[in-house]
Amino acid sequence: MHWLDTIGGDIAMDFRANPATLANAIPRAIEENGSTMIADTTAITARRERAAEVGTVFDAVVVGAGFAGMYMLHRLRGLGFSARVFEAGSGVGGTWYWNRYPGARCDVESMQYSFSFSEKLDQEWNWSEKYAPQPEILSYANHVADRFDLRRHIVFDTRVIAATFDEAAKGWLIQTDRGDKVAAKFCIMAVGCLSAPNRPNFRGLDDFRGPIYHTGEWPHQGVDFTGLRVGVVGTGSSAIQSIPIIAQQASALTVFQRTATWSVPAWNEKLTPEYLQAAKADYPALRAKARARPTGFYFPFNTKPALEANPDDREQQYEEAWARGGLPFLGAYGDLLFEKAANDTIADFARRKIRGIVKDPVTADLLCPDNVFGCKRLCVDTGYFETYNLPHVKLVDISRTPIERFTADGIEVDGVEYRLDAVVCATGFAAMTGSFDKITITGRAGLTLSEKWRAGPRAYLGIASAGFPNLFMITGPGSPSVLASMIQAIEQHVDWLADCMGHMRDIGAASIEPLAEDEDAWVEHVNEVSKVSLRSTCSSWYVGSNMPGRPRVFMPYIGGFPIYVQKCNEVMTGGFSGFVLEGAPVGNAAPEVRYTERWRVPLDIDVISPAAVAARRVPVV
Ligand code: N01
Repeated sequence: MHWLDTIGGDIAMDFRANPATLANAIPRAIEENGSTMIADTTAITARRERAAEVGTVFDAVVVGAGFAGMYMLHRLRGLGFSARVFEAGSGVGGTWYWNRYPGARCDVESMQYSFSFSEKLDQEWNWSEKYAPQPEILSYANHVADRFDLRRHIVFDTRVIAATFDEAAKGWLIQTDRGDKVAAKFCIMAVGCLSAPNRPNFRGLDDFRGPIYHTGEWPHQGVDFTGLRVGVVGTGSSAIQSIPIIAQQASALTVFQRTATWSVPAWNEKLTPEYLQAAKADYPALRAKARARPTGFYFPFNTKPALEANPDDREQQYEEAWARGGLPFLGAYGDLLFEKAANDTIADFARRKIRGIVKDPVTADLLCPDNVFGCKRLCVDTGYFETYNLPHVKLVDISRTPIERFTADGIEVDGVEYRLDAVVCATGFAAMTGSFDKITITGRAGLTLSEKWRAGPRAYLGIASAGFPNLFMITGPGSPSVLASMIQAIEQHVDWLADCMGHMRDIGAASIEPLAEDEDAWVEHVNEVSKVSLRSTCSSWYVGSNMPGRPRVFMPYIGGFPIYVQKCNEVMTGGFSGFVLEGAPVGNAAPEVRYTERWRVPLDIDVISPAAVAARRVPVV
């Protein structure tokens, strides 16, 4: 296939009809490997002209100053690129800036939920708890911003509202809600996977006299629920973390549950100086072990199948895993997310735990999920189920009879009004694609990304999308993202992108864009691999079905972090195979690898995991 066939629109048509157009328009047109390539010099001239029009031109604009945007800025500056980050919030931290609800904390251990690119940073920072609370993670983000002097290139309180591809300049025109218009060669979306709050349009919302909060947009000054009758809608991770704390303040707490949730105790604890010292002494080894794991973070993993264990041993194994707590509970056996019969054994164990904690049998029954254990994102709690033993806490089942409406004084379900002073919507997010939809991103031939993704997101490696040259996504759909430890997933993408952009500069490439056929094959692969896992079998935000009207597509890549990284490395070594590099005199040449080297880790294939299972059953394309 000729590369022109991979792009749509007038320009491709024009070039095909009249090749002279191309030669006239481009001072340095080079024929190589059957491809016509456009030198970056023309694009640079066009970008300079655009700079005169719009005011400022950068090598790269980054959207968002969460962990992804911060690290991207650091790498861009390290390469000598000019860059600007636009951030809607007043500070850095992204998800940890916005999600300030009571009890918010990370459920990946803090020693691993942090940047790994700087050994000095690893050694300097001291986490106080096994699972860091939101204020501490935000302090860490601020520390990183100060330590690496990031703020001077971040524009806060400014939301990007549009990004438009400029064909002549091979770059992007970016507009903000404050009237800025800037041009850049690269536009990098560091917009977060869970950053567009889902606010269900319940009937009568405006009638309610009290305040309505969303966990993902929590007031900075905090909320005091003392003495109030509070309603919480939703029982996902945010609800499970906040409910026990809200219950300590509220005079009455009513939880509206549509789907019961699996949750495992965190057994959070303070980290002692001795623990920190020992962990830091071996930090590089811990980081390396984490990179080799399907989830991008390390925890003990029993590779044996649950179904081969005798029932007594299995019970013992689950007890020990429950006593360790947290997400590693799913590592009790290797087949739990692949064999329904195996999953039934852990689900049965967890249901017995819930019934053992919750005293009222009717409430306990309602709290026992009937879906696959760990199908939706597993929750990790501190005292969640115990909270329902408190006399002022009530659970309302809305699985069969949804919330009818909000009234002036509360919420009505099945003809019953629950009187409330305040409501907390812990209703989650338009996951993976919602943050992209908030920006009008217009690529070649006027096609917007939202239009292209109407039937589900399409991105090569979750990094870039055909028709949108020089537009990159950090942890976009089709990459491990939310199924890996987010900061490791972010770092791997940023390092890859930094090497990619450095290479483009080295060889004078004007633009990079996935080939449609490689993108299609990757999207198909992401879809095929998801079918290997039981996680594809239930409704969840992984498949977009937490909100009405969204297409049902399994969005993150479930083949495991190391296998994905291996694929990215191969693409890079192959001179960005699957991508078209316009203007590169040497075509798809192998790049100089500056940052990606640390991600070349051997596969821990013994760990039976999505990675291993998928690798055996579904060859990576
Ligand atoms: O959101 P969710 P979340 N009427 O989508 C319910 C990460 N996170 O903010 O299950 C009534 O999980 C919905 O019901 P159902 C983590 O990855 C991480 O809690 O769709 N109910 C569900 O119960 C997590 O998975 C941490 O039937 C409605 C709830 O609202 C992700 O963020 C902490 C409804 C939403 O649960 C999202 O978690 C917190 C409606 N119309 C979050 N619409 C860490 O510790 C939705 N619901 C790292």
